[in-house]
Amino acid sequence: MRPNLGSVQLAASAAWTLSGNDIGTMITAAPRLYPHMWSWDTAFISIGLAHLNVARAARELETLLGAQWRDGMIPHIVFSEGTGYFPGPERWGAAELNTDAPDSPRTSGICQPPVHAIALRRIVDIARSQGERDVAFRLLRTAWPKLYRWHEWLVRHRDPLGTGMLAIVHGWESGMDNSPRWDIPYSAVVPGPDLPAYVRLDRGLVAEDAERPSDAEYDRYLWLIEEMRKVRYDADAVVRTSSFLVGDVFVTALFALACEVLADLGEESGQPPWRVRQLRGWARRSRAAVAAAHDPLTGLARDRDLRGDRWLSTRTIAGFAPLLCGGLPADTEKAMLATLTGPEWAGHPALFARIPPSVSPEDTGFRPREYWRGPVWPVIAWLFGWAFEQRGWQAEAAHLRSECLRLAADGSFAEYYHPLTGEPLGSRQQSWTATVVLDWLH
Ligand code: 9WN
Repeated sequence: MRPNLGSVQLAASAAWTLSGNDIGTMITAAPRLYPHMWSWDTAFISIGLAHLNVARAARELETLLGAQWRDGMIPHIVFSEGTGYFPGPERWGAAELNTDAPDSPRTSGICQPPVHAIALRRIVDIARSQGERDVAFRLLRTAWPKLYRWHEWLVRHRDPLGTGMLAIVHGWESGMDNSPRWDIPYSAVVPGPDLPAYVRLDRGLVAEDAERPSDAEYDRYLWLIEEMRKVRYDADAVVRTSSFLVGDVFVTALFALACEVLADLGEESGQPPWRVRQLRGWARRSRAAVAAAHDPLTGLARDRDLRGDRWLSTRTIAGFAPLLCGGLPADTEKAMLATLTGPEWAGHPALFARIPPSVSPEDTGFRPREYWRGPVWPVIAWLFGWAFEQRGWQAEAAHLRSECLRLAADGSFAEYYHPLTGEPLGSRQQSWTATVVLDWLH
């Protein structure tokens, strides 16, 4: 039978999970599958940590920001000394090839969704509510300028059309690695004969191979790294040459949201007004780009394949991106929210909990155990819940929260869950699942 922990036990067990993943220099994303620091995981991890110890939360975020590249990019992985994950620092070779990459700690050469300002907002609020004003003040002073530079990097290097739609150069940058969103653009990524041999280390750390991307998908992931190595991770050359270049509507919506959040924090903490204004301008532009991606046929927002010069209408959870940042006409937005909560998505009668899965169970491509092709990801639900609260949709946010807590009550803190049975999938004791649960419990 599925365990069903009460909230006190669940919170204790989440805290225990985080301390188990604490290796002294960082909290790893998961114990065995992910023995390093991932950029967007750490943003979420620091939110949960703040409930336990705000100073520790601030340190975690600062550790990530300490690995920021000299040009402003926050890398997607900050490597620990641990081994057991492929591709590791040698395969990336970032520091050897690009002088903007730090020599220590070692990092990967790409980035992940810009959710860090949201984490900063949460930590600062939690710190203030606990009377830890000094921690909030110090963290704002150190983190704000770094996050500003990170956002500036994204605008400078990842808005190739100048429309506000941010581009990614690898599916890993979306955080939704093998989502069907990327099937069409990945079909144009053809690994060359000079792809160096490699051994995957992720297989065997999950119950079934199907819970992870296929070998053919991995070949493409690794080939894109080879392409980037050839141009020494030069940010603009990567955008010019990568055979994968996609305007990511979900990343763009998160960026619009994060720019507003960072602007608010900047106003509160006396940052230069021109920078605050600039952030609001970036938010406006990216919000408009997200709204312009709305597809009246599906009712969802689309990604844009910039290599194939076409819209990607694959229906996934990312299509609800406009609900995160706003910008759609009121009636269109209302219809989108109704779709999200309706029978094709969170309201589907066969679901274990009423949480939107990564792909609709109604979709022919729905694979309930396959990573980003169907399972439920608590962290994505957290993002929608948080955005809904900001937007004044308290009832929807509360509903998501209680359904997610019901799903997570088994105490596994799985990376993702089978949407129809609630079975834990992928890694167990995944840090970001534990921390969003902690945040929901407070
Ligand atoms: C590649 C760590 C990361 C998450 C991503 C998730 C997965 C890595 C992998 O794990 O990606 O970056 O090896 O599968 O897709 O969102 O940040 O939890």
